[in-house]
This record gives sequence, structure tokens and C-alpha cells, in this order.
Amino acid sequence: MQQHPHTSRRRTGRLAALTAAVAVVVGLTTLNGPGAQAADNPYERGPAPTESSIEALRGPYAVSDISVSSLSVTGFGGGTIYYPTSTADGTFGAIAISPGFTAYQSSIAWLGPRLASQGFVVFTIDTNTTLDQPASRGDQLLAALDYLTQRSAVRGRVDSSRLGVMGHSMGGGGTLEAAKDRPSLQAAIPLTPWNLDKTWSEVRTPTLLFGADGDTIAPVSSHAEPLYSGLPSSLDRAYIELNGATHFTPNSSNTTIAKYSVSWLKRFIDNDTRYEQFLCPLPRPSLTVEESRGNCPHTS
Ligand code: 9J3
Ligand code: ZN
Repeated sequence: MQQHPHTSRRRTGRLAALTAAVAVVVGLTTLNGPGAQAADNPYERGPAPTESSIEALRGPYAVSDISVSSLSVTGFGGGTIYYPTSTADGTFGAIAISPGFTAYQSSIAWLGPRLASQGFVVFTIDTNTTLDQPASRGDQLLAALDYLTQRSAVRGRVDSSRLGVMGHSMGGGGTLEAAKDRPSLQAAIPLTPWNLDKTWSEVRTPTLLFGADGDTIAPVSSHAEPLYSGLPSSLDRAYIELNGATHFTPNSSNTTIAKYSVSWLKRFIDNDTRYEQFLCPLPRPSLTVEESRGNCPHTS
């Protein structure tokens, strides 16, 4: 690396003092690393994002997990809490994630460490029974968030004012039900959602839906797309249709789901406008994205 000519020049007096002060500030900023927080956004966590950081299998935070027995809770079926191990950065926003019809938390487990390592407390849940319908799954997501913030071992690590919900299939339908029931939720992300109800004009929570072009169980034409259209046009909402995907694509590690979910959660749970660059403009059709829709109102 070439040295800038000014760095080798001798300075004296006030100029030298100023140079030293600037060097100290620059040094501290650099040393802060993953824990850097912007003074103007108390909810910002982690370093400035890049395309590769949102696509990575793990973010900057080491993750621990706790198993929650179904016998120790009411209103849902237990689950696993994934959370940043360090307490150095204060509290984190949190999300609960529901599996789909006949499925268990294992079907959405990949999202636990993937999202938690970016700076969220993530609760992947089991439902009371695997046959529970979307409205019940919505209630169970809210019961899980209440357990997480009020009774769990990590309740002190969670900012109870910054919560969100996700879910697959009937769990994605339940994600909309939870948002409708609790407008204080900051973000909702249904994954190849299934819900017979298409009217969601009551929702006030910023919502990102993923559809799959090859979904024959919850075809986008009768589920994800009308569910998106049923949200208020004034809402922060987006629809991303995965290309070459099926109903079960959200059940395995998927970089397209991860990168836009991380960006949505960061933007709306952490108010972190550094992630707007990945959401606006919306992703263009590509090998991974069949189409996208949204109102893109996320101006800083
Ligand atoms: O959770 C889901 O996978 C919903 C799709 C489904 O099986 O609907 C049939 C009733
Ligand atoms: Zn489409």
C-alpha cells in the first residue's frame, strides 16, 4: 500500500493537535468493529452491510441457542431461541417463526442462526398441533413473542417494542393473522404463504411476502399474489417471487430469502436505513427472482 505524502510530513502546534484528534476518532471508529452503533439510530446493530454480508451464511454475531419445552409454555408448542451470544451491544429486536401444516420447527430451523447472527433474537416454534390452521398459528406466534419478552431466559436481551413475525405456508398465513391482530409489530414476512382469507386491509405492519413460481400447494395466483394485493396499497409492502422454486423452497437454506428478509427486518425492526439499498429499487427478474412488486417508499 502506498503511503499518502501528507502522513510522513512533520506537523507542529495546532495542526498537529488537530491531526492527532482526527486520528483518535478514526481509530476508535475502526476499532468498534461489529459492535459499532450510530448515535442517531439507537437500534442500529452491526457494521455497514454489503451485498456479500447479507448473502453470507452467517452475520457478524456469534449465536447461542436455548431449547424451550412445550411442557413449560402455554399458547404454542415450544421451540428454539437463537440469540446473539454477546450482551455488549445491548438489546435486540426479535421475531417468532412458525412452520407450515404438518411441519415442525425443524422445517424452518435454518432461519434461526442465519437471522440471529445478523443481530436478532429468533424464536422458531412448534405449534400446538401440526394441523393448526393459519388463524391459530397467528395466535401462537403472538403467544411465543409474549413468552420471549416476558418469561424466557433471554427476555433481558430483547427489546419488547421491536418485534416481528415470519412463517412458512399456513405459518405464513398465520404471519398475516398475527400482524392483523397486533399492529404494533414492526415487520412481517410470509414465506410461500397459504391463507383462504385475502382481505388484509387492517394490516399496519410492513410486510414482505415470498412466493414460489412452481408452488402447486399454495399457487402464487391464489395465495401469495392475492395476499399481497389484499394489503393496503399505502403500506410498506413487497412481493418477491422466487424463480425455479417450489412450496418447500423456504424449508432449506436459501440466499434470496435470507438477504431480503435480513434487509426487511433491519429496515423495519431496527429502523436501519443502511439496508434500503437492497430493497429499493426492488430486485429485477433474474435466475433467482421471477418477479417483484412493491411500493418502495423507503426514503431515508
Ligand atoms: O402449510 C402449508 O403447507 C399449507 C398448504 C396445505 O397443505 O394446504 C392444504 C390444506
Ligand atoms: Zn407471479
